[in-house]
Amino acid sequence: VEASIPEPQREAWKRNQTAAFKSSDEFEKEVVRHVETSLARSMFNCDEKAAYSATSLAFRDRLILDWNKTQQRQTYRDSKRVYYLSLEFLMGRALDNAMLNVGMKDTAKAGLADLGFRIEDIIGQEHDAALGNGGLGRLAACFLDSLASLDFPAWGYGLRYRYGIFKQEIIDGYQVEVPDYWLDFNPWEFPRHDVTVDVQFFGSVKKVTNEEGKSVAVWEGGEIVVAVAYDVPIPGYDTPTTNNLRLWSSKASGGEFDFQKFNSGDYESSVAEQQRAETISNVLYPNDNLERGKELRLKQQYFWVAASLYDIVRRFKKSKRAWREFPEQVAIQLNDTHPTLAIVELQRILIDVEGLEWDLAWEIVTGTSQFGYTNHTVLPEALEKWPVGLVQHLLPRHLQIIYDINLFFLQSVEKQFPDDRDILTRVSIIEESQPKMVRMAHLAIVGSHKVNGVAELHSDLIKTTIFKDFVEIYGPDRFTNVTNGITPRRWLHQANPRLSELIASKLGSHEFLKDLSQLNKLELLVQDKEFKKEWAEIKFANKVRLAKYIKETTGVNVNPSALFDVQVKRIHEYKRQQLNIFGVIHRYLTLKAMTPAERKKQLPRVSIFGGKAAPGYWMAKQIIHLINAVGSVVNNDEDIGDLLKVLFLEDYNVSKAEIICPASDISEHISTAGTEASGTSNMKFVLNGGLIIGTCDGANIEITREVGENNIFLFGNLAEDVEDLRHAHTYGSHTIDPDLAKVFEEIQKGTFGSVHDFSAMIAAVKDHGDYYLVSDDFHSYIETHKLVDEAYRDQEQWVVKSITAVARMGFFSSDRCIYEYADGIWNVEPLPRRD
Ligand code: CBF
Repeated sequence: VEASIPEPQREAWKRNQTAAFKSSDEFEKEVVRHVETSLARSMFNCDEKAAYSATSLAFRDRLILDWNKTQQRQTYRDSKRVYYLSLEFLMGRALDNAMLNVGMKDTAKAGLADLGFRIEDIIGQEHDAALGNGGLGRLAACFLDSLASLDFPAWGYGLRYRYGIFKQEIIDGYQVEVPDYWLDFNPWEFPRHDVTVDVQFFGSVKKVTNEEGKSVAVWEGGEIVVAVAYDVPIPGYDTPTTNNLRLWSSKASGGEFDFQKFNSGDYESSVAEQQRAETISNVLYPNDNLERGKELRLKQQYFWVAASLYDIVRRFKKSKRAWREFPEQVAIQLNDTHPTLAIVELQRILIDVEGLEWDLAWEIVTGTSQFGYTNHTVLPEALEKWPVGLVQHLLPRHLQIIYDINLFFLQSVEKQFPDDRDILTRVSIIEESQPKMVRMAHLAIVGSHKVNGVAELHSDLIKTTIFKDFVEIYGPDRFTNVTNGITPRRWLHQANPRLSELIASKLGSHEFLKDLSQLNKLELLVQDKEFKKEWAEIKFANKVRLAKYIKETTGVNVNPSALFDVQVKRIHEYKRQQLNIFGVIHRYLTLKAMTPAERKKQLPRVSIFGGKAAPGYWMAKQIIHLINAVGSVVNNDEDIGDLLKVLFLEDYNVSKAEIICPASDISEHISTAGTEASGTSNMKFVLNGGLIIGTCDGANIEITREVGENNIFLFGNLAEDVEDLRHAHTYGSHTIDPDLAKVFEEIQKGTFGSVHDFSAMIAAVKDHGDYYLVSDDFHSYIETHKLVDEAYRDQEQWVVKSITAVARMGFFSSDRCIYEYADGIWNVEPLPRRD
């Protein structure tokens, strides 16, 4: 308020308001201005990188204008805001998305052409913002797009990692990790050096008596690290609403370096503090569905949570409302358990800083529509636990509060179940193990008013397995389901512009991009010959585009008329890329056993794999190695020719997904039933006219419900049978499927090179209990692939299936998810801007 311009001078401001460019001429002017001033270049040294930079700066300026107005309006209206706390935001590229969302892509295209550039080349210059591992981070990015597109007052909070997910190189068939330094030029962020928060670590807690005679806890000593805000504008589609993603970067509190140490010649330690502080936001942990319990990771979590909560509370306090109104003004969504400390931190702020009584504070913290917790996995290795000793050391005051929360919680459980001692051990936030551990999921449930899973099966599973006791305690209403979704703006309009335009031409407008249920009108056209022809042509063109990319990056020629079979996602045993590659080997052996005449009748296939393995996940890396080893044999086998090609595409990321998804005929979502919480790439592939082969797992089940059983290829055992099968493997005899046994024999013969490297993968199935049921599902997998081949031969029918499936995908828009969260969890309303 103090910095506000006095009334008499405001006229001058209004006269000189910055205007957003509206035409390609104005856009060109902006680009040239940025080339000449921001980049200090000219038309004599403007390469594509510089043109990209200037174009992005022009768009960023435009977004910032809308961002400012959105923030002013949201502050003025003082309505409830949603804060989405996620340790990962897998945003991908921003330029194309910004151009499409503000409806200026054609303008930019014309302007760039005038200045001597092709828009595709400029878009291609951008480095992906890869601040995430996989599904969880990409979901957060889709949600930001939907929140802005639907005009919800919402902020994302995350960490500004200096290194995002590593870049994957494949060298001699093995994954090699290379750091992803993406910040050398990032026009999309807006540093806010004036928005900082001091975050405390370590130290000790003492009890003192305050002026009112009350005993209060004082957390003192330790070290302070400063959090600096970097804001990333998030433009909504077809709306001026531009939300904010605030990413925190860490820096030392004592300035750049210690001058005293520097002057006395102790150069190394003069920068040590700065380096130690900066490590916090240095690197994204590259594990997907795996928690490793590293101290730095816990430091990252608290650093981010403390800075975000401070910011949220600071904003709330400006409104001068009473604390009781906090849950009416603020909804905080915890994306997985990573931000669970936010619950403890808010309680700490309320009792230690604001001086509220414990009970009132806890009422506010657990207030309706305050904290919501989304669970994304039931895999035991992914459920977060922290050693009590580590929490005590790093966050001594927080551990005390966690113990108090647990005490009151257990007391109430004891009252509710006086005859059941065991339940206390099972639900306690503290696991009485050696060492003792803090169970973050339990803390998240106790502190949240709603807990949701991300697909129906998954939400049922959490209620009947890992969180069963909590359903008894809190009743079923605390648990809910919000099936995941994807943004159709990026995953259809941006990734597959021709398909998007074809659909728009048939539906009469682009409105379906904001109301995806409108796709259902396409079903009326499934018999329209011309439409089907265009549909098939677009798929073919997308396959040609991918074939070209494959040739450029791997040197392998693939036939775009072949059936493209794709599995791209993180490499994980539960996702079963090993099942896929064993299936590919089986196909290869079958082809090899045929006469040339028989072979001629077979359908050509291209098996495409992509995805990163966590650097410490040895088995996942062996799977990548086997895929590459099979590729080098099969792709060079003259008997096979075009009939089978096997490719591993290096460094799978969001921008590559945008080329791959529109080009698939069939994609693989083949996790062991009950292990994949939802999956979201399944939705991306179907929305782009590809069919899927999948298990009855995660969102595949709802996709089947929507698209119909005839338009999906399901196989394999059901989740309800998994436990019995595993038990039988361990305690009974486990006979390997005979076709799979032949595949193993071939690998063990050395057909694909190093027998030693692949032996553990085979032993996992044959000798170590086949935890992921590879052998149990193999037969049905192979048989279902035969059905895929058969169905693909009838191109006419295949296209009908493809159109029908797309027409029925409306449910999977992330807009639907946001409405469900807003209504059932956050209790917030949209706040449209009318200018
Ligand atoms: O909910 C989003 C995705 O999250 C995961 O990637 C995760 O990190 N736990 C799950 O594995 C996916 O099933 C899920 O779609």
